Amino acid sequence: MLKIEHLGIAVKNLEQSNELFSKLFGKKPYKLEKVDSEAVSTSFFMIGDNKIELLEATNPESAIAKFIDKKGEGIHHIAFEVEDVVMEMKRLQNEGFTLLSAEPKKGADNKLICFLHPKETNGVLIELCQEIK
Ligand code: CMX
Repeated sequence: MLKIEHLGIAVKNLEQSNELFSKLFGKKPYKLEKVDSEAVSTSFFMIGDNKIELLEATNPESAIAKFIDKKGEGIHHIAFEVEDVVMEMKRLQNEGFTLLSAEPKKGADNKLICFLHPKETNGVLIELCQEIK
């Protein structure tokens, strides 16, 4: 793994949270993006080298809706940048981690992504992401 690519925060209302985090950071999100395959609307902020993603569910079956129902708003996942997501998926599967998809998926902000089940990572949802070049 190369570095933390972003932290994902689950929110109930993206518009209100964009205002809140814009005040907090002193800048607006650089991107708003809807990802239908993940049933989320997202926004991205850059703070120095660090990226924060806000996620709102677009339907009640969304992973974000379920997470908020169970745990409330808050940090939802940590994403790590990897050079080659398929290679990293194979390596981690061989190490005994459970991948949440058999193939990488197209995620927000121009990434190929794969999640690991939080049960095997001390309750933290981990995302692998590779920049699409
Ligand atoms: N962090 C830590 N634990 C989490 C979690 C999270 N983000 N989401 C769910 N869990 C826990 C639940 O609390 C539950 O724990 P208990 O069994 O102790 O109650 C367990 O995982 C299973 O949860 P569940 O509600 O029974 O199952 P779900 O249907 O919610 O599935 C998960 C959970 C992680 C498999 C599912 O959310 C998933 O596949 N996530 C990956 C995809 C995703 O999160 N997409 C949204 C973001 C997309 C993006 O970044 O663009």
